[in-house]
Amino acid sequence: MQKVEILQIGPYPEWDEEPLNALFEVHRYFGAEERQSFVDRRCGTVRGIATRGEYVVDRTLIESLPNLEIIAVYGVGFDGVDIDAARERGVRVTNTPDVLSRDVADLGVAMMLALARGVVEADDWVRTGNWKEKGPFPFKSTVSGKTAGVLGLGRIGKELAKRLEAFDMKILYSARSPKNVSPEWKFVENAFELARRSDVLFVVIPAHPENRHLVDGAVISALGPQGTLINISRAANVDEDALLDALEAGALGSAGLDVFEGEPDVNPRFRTMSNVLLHPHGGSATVETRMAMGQLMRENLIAHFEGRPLPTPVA
Ligand code: 8YV
Repeated sequence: MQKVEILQIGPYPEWDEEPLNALFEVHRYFGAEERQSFVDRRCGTVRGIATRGEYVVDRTLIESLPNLEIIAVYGVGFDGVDIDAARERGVRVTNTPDVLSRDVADLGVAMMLALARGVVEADDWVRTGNWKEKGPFPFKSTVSGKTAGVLGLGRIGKELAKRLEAFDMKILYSARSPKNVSPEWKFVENAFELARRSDVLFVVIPAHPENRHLVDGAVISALGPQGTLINISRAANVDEDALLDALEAGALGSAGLDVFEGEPDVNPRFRTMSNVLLHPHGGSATVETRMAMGQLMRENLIAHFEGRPLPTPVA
């Protein structure tokens, strides 16, 4: 039987490439020299797209595929896909929620602890011989008893709050409405108030257009010179210029960032700062979770082409 044709937007680990190629006739968009002409010449019979959270599937691409039925995202964030264009064409969209929530939450906690305790600089202190030459590493700060503000109490936000509670932190959260969660987790009306009342602010909201720069200069200032901002969601949710200015001026204490405007290009101003911890967009980047994401993405494609309900649809 003829295999269904799909367009693959970007590379996957080998363990995903193999089953994908066994199941489908795969056209590699990212390998093509001139992408639009490749699509126009070769992709008329493509029925599915396999993409990733950080890649763009825009209206032009969607409209150039007359037989497109489904876009399967490897990732929970689907902000790279033009959902309106997909809906207009009746194209289904799926993502890979849940399977990555715990790892992303773990990275948020790891960044908070690393910043609070100076884990990266302490390692350097030992390696460079400073310990012997200059003496003990400077004292850092405790997280126990401090207040964590969780901006966005979705699947990842809940995993994060559970973990932070285990560090004896007070939990505040902000979301569109109060959630049916532990009475110990207190709802706060907006991002500004959340930042004002928190020592560490975690950004875990989806990158919807209405969330663009939700964490703006005012929110960052409200967090203050002793405050820490951790962004494990999307760069667009934070005003990066305002963040850089605040970090440079000491108006914000520190930041842990997994995401950047224009990544993998990173604003060079970050590179010289000692009060930031930078991570290359890898909240879900463990072998176990990436395998689960690949599998769930394929399950969505297979279910669609077998006419079964989609396991994790978003549109
Ligand atoms: C991945 C992500 O980096 O889930 C998301 O939205 O951004 C990440 O899990 C990405 O999708 C993998 O390519």
